[in-house]
Amino acid sequence: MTKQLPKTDTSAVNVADYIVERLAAEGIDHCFGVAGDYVFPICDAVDSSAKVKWIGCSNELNASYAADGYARIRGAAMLATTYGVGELSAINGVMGAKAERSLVFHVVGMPSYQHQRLHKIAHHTLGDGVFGNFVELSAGAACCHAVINPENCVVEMERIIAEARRNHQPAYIAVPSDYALSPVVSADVKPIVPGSNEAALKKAMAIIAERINKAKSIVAFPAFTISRLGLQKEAQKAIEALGCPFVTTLMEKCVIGESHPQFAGMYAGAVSEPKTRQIIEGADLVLDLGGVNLNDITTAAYSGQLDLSRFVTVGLDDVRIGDQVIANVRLEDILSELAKLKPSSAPYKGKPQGLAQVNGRPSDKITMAALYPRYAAFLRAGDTVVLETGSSSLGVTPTILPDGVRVEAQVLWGSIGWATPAAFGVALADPSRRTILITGEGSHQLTANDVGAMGRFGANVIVFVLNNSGYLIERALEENPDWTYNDLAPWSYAELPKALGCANWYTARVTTLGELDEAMKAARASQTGAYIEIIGGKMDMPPALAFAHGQLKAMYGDTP
Ligand SMILES: Cc1ncc(C[n+]2csc(CCOP(=O)(O)OP(=O)(O)O)c2C)c(N)n1
Ligand SMILES: [Mg+2]
Repeated sequence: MTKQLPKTDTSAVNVADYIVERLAAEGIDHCFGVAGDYVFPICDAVDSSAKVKWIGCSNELNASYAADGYARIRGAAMLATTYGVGELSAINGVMGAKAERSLVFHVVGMPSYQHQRLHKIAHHTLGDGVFGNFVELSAGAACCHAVINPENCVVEMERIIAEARRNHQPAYIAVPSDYALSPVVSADVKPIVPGSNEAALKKAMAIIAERINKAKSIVAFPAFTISRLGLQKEAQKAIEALGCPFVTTLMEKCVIGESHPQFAGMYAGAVSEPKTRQIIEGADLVLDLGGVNLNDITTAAYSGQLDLSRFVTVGLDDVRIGDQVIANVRLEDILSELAKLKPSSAPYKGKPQGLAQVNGRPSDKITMAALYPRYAAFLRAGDTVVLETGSSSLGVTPTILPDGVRVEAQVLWGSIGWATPAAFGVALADPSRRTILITGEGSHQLTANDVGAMGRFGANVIVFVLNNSGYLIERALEENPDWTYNDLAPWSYAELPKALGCANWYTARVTTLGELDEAMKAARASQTGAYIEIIGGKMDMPPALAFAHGQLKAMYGDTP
């Protein structure tokens, strides 16, 4: 697709309008943020744009999480915050997007060039007349940055967009408020589209093909970056052409349908099914497609035995085989080359696992053993599930889910509160799918105010809040579960949507399985958003969390 750059040949186009139009050309039609005087020109440009809609959030942290959720679905998102106070509040969310490779363009309005030049003492500064104090902080949460002026605007926007696309990570764009309103100086540029160097691609494929031919057993290991880049179909085609089994970690939950005959299960070190573990740990060749992240969570406290010398790692922009690195090779190009291969034998055929049996009687209290199979039965093709860090994600990820369900979670960065605004961003990014938020109540307390934004902007999310009287995951990760810092203010969660302006949402507070089943039915039928508070046991945890409870030394290291 050729991108249409905004016109710059009339003096009517100012820097702010240009930036908004240029980001719109990247497929962005919503801008998350919080207004402020230094960023007014950007806000005005969004509000008067026919292409990009302003989505005001309760605070900048929420806005950054929402932008991350949006970017995961649409490939890129726009976030606008004001100087200092706004951008610093957004940093955790933008840094999370960097860690998890989600492309957020963070546009920040700075004090005017004139005031910067005069070293004025201005609000939102340290009172020192210095205006560069925060650029480096915000830039640290991005893979590239630019401070824009009318002369560099057109060229810098192309550089920034290309670099952010190459790394698939956030970009930071700072714009002094007077420059934002100045006419842009035109420049003769073309969009830079990341692509492979042909010779490098050939070389990489020759080495990969040789490794494939020599290997007695191959397994594909698609990475979370496959979904960030929207390459799910391409990865599936490549894996089908290879004919080998594929395994995922919980960061890639449902990246390819779990009923696919080549799916060999979820790998999580020692808590994997023995067959899954044997397939990946015993393989001669592990084709890592996208750069899997083998962290403490995905490996269940480093409990597996993966031999990295058997890995071929296809990164976003390079291929690594042992000590050899072939640069300038794009993941999408390797996938399409792999898709041309002809398997030498019949494809692997695993035994697809069915959905877990729904259990328990209607009058029973809600246990975790009964809750997670119910989620699997509730979810259907066309749903996007946003999972919060906490016991819920450790309960949902090992549960087989129906094909066509998409799952988004922030496994590596793991900042609680992420999932509520992220679900909002996901819902706005693709209203043709139903967005389901599954969160614990402790995490929800950090960012629940943007349930109000869901109502305001018609994002019809179905929200499940597990209320288990505190931070269960933390109780499980400590010797003593009863520290008071794991307790919470006992909110009336099911009353939040009404208080936050979601007047006609379906809401329920459920304590028995019968009530839960009814509420799930009503939520599914609801034409608006729905919000279900589920009362769970204070120490009732899914098996994966119970396992972690027994592995504290491996998780955190021994006591000194
Ligand atoms: C921003 C941030 N602060 C603190 C933590 C530490 N933390 C991880 S999980 C968690 C508690 C989650 O509790 P809840 O959402 O109620 O889920 P539960 O495990 O109880 O189901 C906390 C405080 C974190 N990951 N991120
Ligand atoms: Mg909790």
